[in-house]
Amino acid sequence: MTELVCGVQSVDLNRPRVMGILNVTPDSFSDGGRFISHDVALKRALAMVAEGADILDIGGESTRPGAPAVGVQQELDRVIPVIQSIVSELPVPISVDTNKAAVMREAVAAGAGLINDVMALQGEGALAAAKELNVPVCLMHMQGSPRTMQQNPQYSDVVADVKVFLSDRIQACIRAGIPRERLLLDPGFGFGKTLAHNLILLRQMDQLKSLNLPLLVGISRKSMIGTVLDDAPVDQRLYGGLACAVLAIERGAAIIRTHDIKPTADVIRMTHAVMTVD
Ligand code: 7PM
Repeated sequence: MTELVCGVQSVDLNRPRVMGILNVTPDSFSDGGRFISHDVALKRALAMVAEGADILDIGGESTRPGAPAVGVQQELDRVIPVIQSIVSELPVPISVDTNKAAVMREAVAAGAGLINDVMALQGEGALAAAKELNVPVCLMHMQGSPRTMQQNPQYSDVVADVKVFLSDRIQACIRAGIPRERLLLDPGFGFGKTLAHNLILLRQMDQLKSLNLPLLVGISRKSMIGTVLDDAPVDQRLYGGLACAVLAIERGAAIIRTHDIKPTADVIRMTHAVMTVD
């Protein structure tokens, strides 16, 4: 029995769940910047929940390789009004994709129930903010920073290195007073990894299960799919992403973070049915 308590809402993790991506960045690579208006964002959120999203992930800072950093105020302006409008309309937990302590605070005050931090709470004040806010936190692995991470990623053993990093961050959280029960882990596909690193990490992802925390996986539309499929553009990566979702679920993923809700929800239900039949 694993119940993820996200403030007033909660998510039953006894079967894999869908985290729907709602980008509010004007330059978001796979939405073409269509989700800047709050009204449009709310309509998209409603549609995602109707299609089967269990959690909505809202991010205002583009973490694409080479992306410029976004200021705190700009990120707040993008994210907070969207969280406020969705919270009042929808009964699903909202995750905020941020590495800034100030954004974590304002987002949770506005109703967010989960912190999704690609910097695994290594930013200034992030550990303290997450402790005080009392919501679950997803700790993601990244090598380097978004600006430089794809320049020359290197590992002695990518799975072992990711595992050591995540284990160290779990310890840092516990030392800071964040209970284990509030943590999720993410290997960080595409964040400071070559194609081979990403593929090995997916194949061996079951090795992260021994950390004994729910695993979140985000591969949706990423370049590892495009590269394998002869440089398929972002809008041609759905089936490749679904293959990765099946493999991730079979290896123990608890949450699949995706742009493509209905296809991913079906894949989860089908894979889970096969895995759990008596
Ligand atoms: C441009 C390039 C925009 C890449 C957005 C991205 C993850 C995440 C992202 C992930 C967790 C994307 C990424 N990826 N959070 N945030 N795990 N926990 O493809 O893999 O969405 S941003």
